[in-house]
Parts: sequence; C-alpha cells; structure tokens
Amino acid sequence: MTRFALKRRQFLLGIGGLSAALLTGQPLRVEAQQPSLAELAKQRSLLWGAAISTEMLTIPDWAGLYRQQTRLLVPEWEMKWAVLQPDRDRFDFSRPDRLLTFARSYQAQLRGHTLLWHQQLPTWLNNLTATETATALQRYIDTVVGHYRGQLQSWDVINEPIAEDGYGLRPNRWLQQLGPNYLEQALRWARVADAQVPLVINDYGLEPDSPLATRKRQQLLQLVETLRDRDAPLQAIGFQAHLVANPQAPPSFTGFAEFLAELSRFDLDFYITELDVNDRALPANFAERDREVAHLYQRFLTAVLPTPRLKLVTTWGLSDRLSWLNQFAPRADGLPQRPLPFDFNFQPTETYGILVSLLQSQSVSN
Ligand code: 9MR
Repeated sequence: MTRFALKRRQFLLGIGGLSAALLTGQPLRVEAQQPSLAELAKQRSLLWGAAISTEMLTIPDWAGLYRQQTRLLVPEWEMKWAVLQPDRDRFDFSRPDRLLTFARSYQAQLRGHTLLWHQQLPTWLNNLTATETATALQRYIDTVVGHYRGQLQSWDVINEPIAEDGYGLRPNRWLQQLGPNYLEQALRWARVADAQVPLVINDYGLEPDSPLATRKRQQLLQLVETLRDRDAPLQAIGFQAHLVANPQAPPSFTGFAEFLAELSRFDLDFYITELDVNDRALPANFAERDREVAHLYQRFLTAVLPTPRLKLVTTWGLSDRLSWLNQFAPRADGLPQRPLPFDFNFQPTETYGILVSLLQSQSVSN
C-alpha cells in the first residue's frame, strides 16, 4: 500500500484526526427516492459527477450514493504520477482501473486527472537532466494516455500551470527544465496517444472577484491565446472552484462570468472540476454553517450555469467524510468541515437541496 493510500485508510477509519463518534452517529442509509443530481443535470445537458477513491468503494452506502448521484467520476488522487509510475520501470494502473470498472458498472464516465502536476510526483523524477525529464514526460504521457485510449471522458493534461501569485507561469520543474513550450508539447504528446479524448488545462483560484483571481484569469487568457496561435490541441478549460466561505466579505463571481463570456471566442468547453466550499471561517453550528455553504454554492452556480459551453460539474468528493479539506485546511475548532452535498453520514445537506432546486430552475437555464 502506498503512503497516500495508508494515510487515507487511517483517515477513513477515523484515526486520522476525526472523532470516531462521528462515524457512528446516524444510521447509514441512501434514500432511494432522493432525486439524482446527475439525472437533473442531464436534463440540462450537463454531466454531473464527483471525485472518488477506491477506499470509498469499500463502503456499500458510499458506493451506492455515487451510483445514485453521479454519471461522471474523477480519481481524487489515484491517477497521479506517483501512483501510476512508482518506479522508473514500473507502471501500475490497478487503482484507476478499478475506478473505471466501477464507473462502467452503472454507465458513468471517468475523467483523467492529471498528467502534469507539481505535486504527488515520484521521487525518481528528482535530479534528472532536462533531456531525461523530457524523455520521462513523453514516455509517461504516451503510456498513460495510451492505456486509457478511447475510454475517458477527458484528460486534465496540465494541472495548475498558472503561478500562485498570478504573475506568469508556475515555476515548476517543467518550466524550469523545458521552458514555456512544455505546455504545448504535453498537449501534443497526449493528442498523439489518444486522437479523440478532450484535452484540458485545469487550474484554481480563478473564480472570485479579487485582484489575485483577476490576475490569474488574465494569465490564463494569455496562455490560451498563445496555445491557440500555435494551434496546440486544447478542448476545454477546467476551473477547480475550491470556494472559500468568508462571512465578512461573501465572495461574488461577476468577473468570472464575464471571463467565461470572453473566453468563448476560443471555441472551448468549460468544466467546473473540483467544486467544494472551505467552511473554516464559518461558525461551528451545523445549521448555520450549512446555510452559508449552500448559499455560496448557489451564488457560484447561478453565475456559471447559464454559460452555454459549460459541459460538466464535478464536486471534490460527494460526502464530507473524506474531504481533503479536513487534512489540508482543518478547522480551528477541530470539527470536520462540511464542504459537500452529503454529510459525514451520507445524509443530504442544505447544499444538496440547493443543488436540486438550481438544477431544476428555469431562471439559470443555459
Ligand atoms: O484531494 C486530493 C488529495 O486527496 C490528495 O492527497 C492531493 C495530492 O494528490 O490532491 C488533492 O486534490 C487536488 C487536486 O488533484 C488538484 N487541485 C487541488 C486538489 C486539492 O489539493
């Protein structure tokens, strides 16, 4: 078992920071009559899904919730480089293959996430020369995209290429070793390995009305212009949409909606890829917290759902139980975050109710 898998298993069993009592609070039950977000989304030609990992499949109610609520899955961490090529001469597709089998068992699709990212990289990639890095990259893309040829809904070829401060490209090892051309090159290699699969650039921090997000949007626009000028294969932009609740200054998304309209001249699809709400700044009380979280989902989706080229929405997980936020952005009061449409015990939260009514609503039609 990899280090990442072990960490998650401990977490799942309640020994990774959350109280075990939370695991036993309520009976676990997936309501058969609960409307399906995926079915509602489909009525507006939208694919609806969520990030998943193989641990989640070991709990029948959790797997059942995915079957009921999603038609699109994305591996939360098991399709990253450190997992797929742990040693230079060994590829291991067993985990994402299991997710693909699960997706197919109920006619759902799987998104590829992600080929190039500055995190979760195998250590053998360290200390390679520029030429060796380029060779390793090409082999990786060729092998991985080739393994899944014709089987995925889309591929996140490059994840988070924009610099954190919004000034220029992220100074990751590919930029440093191969220069800015690495983006175009990676897209082209992916296209050679699979002639059809939509290729995506995915990034975060682009959504709120803020000076930083505005800079990041400008930078992304420049990148898309450059890639288009050079005729690089690129079919969609993924916006992660890890939203952050802020009771003092609730985020708004006017600039983002305008940005999507501006980007539409490039003939690209838009994906919302990792939607959730970080509730660290919200009060402990569940009812109050859930109301604010749901409200933020509503503000965001009201701004983006009318976008004609919006093709899919995936939340970053489905149940709060294993949300990354509990590890990466824990609340100061030690309570678990409540960022997703279903709570720790797989019961629908206020966010779920808001999503149902938004997806049914005519006023945000696209
Ligand atoms: O949620 C993911 C977490 O479980 C993994 O440990 C981590 C490293 O692989 O990646 C997290 O997912 C990230 C995603 O791949 C890219 N955008 C940011 C997400 C949260 O960190």
